This record gives sequence, structure tokens and C-alpha cells, in this order.
Amino acid sequence: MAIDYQERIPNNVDLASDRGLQRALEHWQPRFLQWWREMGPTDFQSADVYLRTAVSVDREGWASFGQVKMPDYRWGIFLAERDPDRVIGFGDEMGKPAWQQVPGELRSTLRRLIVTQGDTEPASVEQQRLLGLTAPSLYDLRGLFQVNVEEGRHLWAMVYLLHAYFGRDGREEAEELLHRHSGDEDKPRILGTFNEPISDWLSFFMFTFFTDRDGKYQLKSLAESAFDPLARTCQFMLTEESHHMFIGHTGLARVTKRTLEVMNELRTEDPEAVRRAGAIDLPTIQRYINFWFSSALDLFGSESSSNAALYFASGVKGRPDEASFADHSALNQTFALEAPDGRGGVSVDDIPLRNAMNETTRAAYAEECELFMQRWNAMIGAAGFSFRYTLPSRRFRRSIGVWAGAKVSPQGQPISADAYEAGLRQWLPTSEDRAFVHSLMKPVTDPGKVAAWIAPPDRGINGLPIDYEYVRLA
Ligand code: BYC
Repeated sequence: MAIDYQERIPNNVDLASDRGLQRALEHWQPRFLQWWREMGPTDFQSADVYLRTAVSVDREGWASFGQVKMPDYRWGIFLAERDPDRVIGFGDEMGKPAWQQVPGELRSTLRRLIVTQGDTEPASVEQQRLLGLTAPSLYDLRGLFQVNVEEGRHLWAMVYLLHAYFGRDGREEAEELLHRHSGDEDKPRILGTFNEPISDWLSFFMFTFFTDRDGKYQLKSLAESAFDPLARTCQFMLTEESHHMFIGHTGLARVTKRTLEVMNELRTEDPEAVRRAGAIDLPTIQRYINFWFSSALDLFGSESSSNAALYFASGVKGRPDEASFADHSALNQTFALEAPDGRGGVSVDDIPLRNAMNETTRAAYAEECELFMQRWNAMIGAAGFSFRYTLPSRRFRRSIGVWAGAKVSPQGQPISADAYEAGLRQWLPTSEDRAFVHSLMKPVTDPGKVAAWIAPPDRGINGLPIDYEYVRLA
């Protein structure tokens, strides 16, 4: 079904035919806008921003581009096309028709997953609220706002499901999504990483690289769901999400490129010399990687999870790219789970594979992150330097799961509490590192100009030149 832009709420779910649902969502809409004004990007609400807006859910030509003031962005409800023959692809219900309604016994399970997913979307907008004030270029400023409006749309996607399929409970949860806030002492966001402040652009690129990539893996798992409206919602969200990760990986590549240029000019690997020249030294970038990667790993949940087993068995949540697995029941198989043995060593226990779904997904995620490390290391090697980025072990600095609180080095070795405390000062960004990175955060607002700590992008957006005025500051 085409997207109707004449509607107050653009949608391709025939909202007009369900007056009750339409009224409920129109009631939520002004609250969302109020939240956007109070908790969304500061200062730039009246600027014209070159934004893409979803206009169709076809793979080709799904978006249009144009100058839009952010509060006028057409947030709407878009689900991928329905396949009337779709059957459940995994678990105990495999082969049966996908559900068009929520099965009663899975209602609270599905609601909790949708609320958790929905909670991350506005959380990220809140975390990034002040970043516009220090953007390294108009190109980057536009990238930030594109991510922000689309995370707002992803909130709409989850709120639609809550309103349409979960009755009064769903409406209450939709209200709560606007009342919890990132970092709020009394009402924080649900998942840990979404309460970490993002106060500099290096952290923003780390977040869009590592945390948005968790989003990709979670959305891919939910896109397999037997609950068809959830699956179709997540399929379309993934289309938008890939640009967020693009901002992350190209951002980090540009920071590395600029640092290498400075290292080459000075013929030095000395971090202090690099800093004096106004670029971010590679060891500091590594410490940010250690911080954000370990924080993102927690988002996959515990290595051994009865929740995950239930999600898989019932068909609520699958594995990313479930079709690529040979066996979709995951029964009578085990997973060798490594955990601290309580005596300073590591134990290995076989657990049912269904309980290990979180760890299976986390491992696939880590492998994808590793590919980018190798790509950037090739850049460093080609520039003639010996430094290499490494991802810390999946056991390092964990707060969730079997390694939570364990004293482990970035290489994954259990170590003494003293060695761990001392090591953290070398492994994670120090207050001096953060102060240095913050000192570089000066806005650059001339079209085509870019801050000195980051290389310009390779190309502009949608075929436009790099010096296009991507944000017209009011
Ligand atoms: N922090 O059995 P367990 C994105 C809770 S990012 C706090 O191990 P389960 C985006 C857990 O909820 C993707 N609590 O967990 C990116 C459970 O609590 P309850 C977001 C945590 O259920 C950038 C208890 O611990 N989407 O889209 O197997 C910008 C036992 O846990 C954490 C989703 O997460 C944590 N890190 O799996 C914008 C998908 N981890 O229920 C957007 C939906 C676990 O016993 N969520 N807990 O009270 C899920 O699929 C699952 O809830 C999780 C956890 C994967 C998060």
C-alpha cells in the first residue's frame, strides 16, 4: 500500500480505516512533538536541514530528499509489504502461518520486547541532544539530524505496534516511552548504554558504529519474528538504519585518516605530538573503542538466557538471517559456554543452544566489528605505522551476563582486582583524554569546511557536492 502523505500521520497501514487507533495516535502525536522540542536537538529547530524522508517501502526509490525544518519532518508509520503466505521460520511453531495478532500467552513477552526496542530510540536522541553545537562540518551536522529524526520515526514504529495490538497497556507503555529519559536518576532508559552521555563527536561516531550495529542485529532478529506486524516494521527500519552505521564507520575512518595525515607530516607515532597538532592520537581512539564496544556487548543480554530460549522456541524472536542456518529448531544441540570458574580461571559448560542465542548473536556482531578494525588497520599499515586497533575480548568490562563484574584484561585473561583497577586507566578513556577530545569540539559552519581533527567525507549526500549547504542555519 502506498504511503498517504495527506494524512496527519503519514502511513501505509490504512490508518484511516481504524478511527479508534487513528484517534489514539493523533492524541499521542502532540506529546511526541513536545518531547521532541524539549528533549530533541537543541537550538536548530528552525534551521532548514537537507533530510531524507521515507516516501515508499519499495527497495528502490524509497526516500525523497529536501530542506525540512526538523519539527516539520513527516514522522509516520511504514511497514514492509505483507507476504500473505509467510510462515514461521524457526522454533517449535515452525511452518505454521505467521501471526497477524498477538497470541494471548505471549502478550507480555512481546510487549516487553517492543518496549525495550522502542525505549532505545528516543534515548539516543536525548543522548545526542547537544552535539549539534559542536559539529565538525555542516555535512556532519546534517548526518546527526538525519539520525535523530529517523530514531524518532523508529519510536513511532514501536508506538504504532503498542497502540494497535496491546490495547490500554500498550497506550500506557507508549506514554512511558516519553517519560523515561537518558541518564535520569529516577526514570532512566532501560538498557545501560542508552544512559551514557554522548558529549563529543568521537563518542557519536563510536555510538553509531557500535551501538547502532547492535540495533541492526536486534532488528534483524525481530524481523524474523512470527508476529508479522513486528517483523514487517523491523524490516523497514533496517533500511533506514544502514545509513546510521555508515555515519559511524565513515566517521571513524575519517578521524583515523586525519590522524595518519598528521602522523605522516610529523613522521611520529608520539601521541602527545599528534595532540599538539590538533588530531586525536590512535591510542585515545583505541580507548574509546574499548569503552563503546564493551558497553554495546551488554546490549545482547546474558550468554545463557532462559528468556532467549523462550523467545526462540515460541517464535517471538529469531536469529539474524535465520534462513542462513541449516537447522531452525536448535533443539538437541549444545553450546560450549565459557564462564569464570570462581577460582581465577575459566570453566566451559555445555548449555542448550536455545539458551545461547544471545551469545550466538553477540559473536556474529563482534565478527562484523572486527572486519572494520582490519580495514582501518590496513589504512594504518599503508601509512607505514605499526599501531593496530584491536577489539577487546567479549569478556572485558561486562555488566550483564556470566562475565559481569569479572576482572578480565582486554585480552580476556582473568586478572587480580588490583591489576584490573590499574589497567583500566590505560584501557579506557581517562578524564584527560575526554578533556582533550572535548577541547577539539569547536563548531565549523562554513559550507565545505571541516574541523582539523577529522578528514572531509569522500563524497556528499545524494550526489550533492561536499560544500553544499546541508544545514541552513537560521
Ligand atoms: N541493560 O535473559 P537476559 C537500537 C535485562 S539497539 C539493562 O540476559 P534477554 C538502537 C533483560 O531485559 C537495540 N538490562 O536478557 C541503537 C532482562 O530483564 P527482565 C535495542 C538488561 O531478555 C542505537 C534481564 O536483564 N533492541 O535499536 O535475553 C540508536 C535478564 O536478561 C540488559 C533490543 O534490545 C542491559 N544491557 O535479552 C537507537 C531488542 N541486558 O525482562 C536504537 C529488544 C539484559 O527479566 N530486547 N537486561 O526484566 C531484547 O531482545 C532483550 O530484552 C535483550 C536482553 C537482548 C536486551
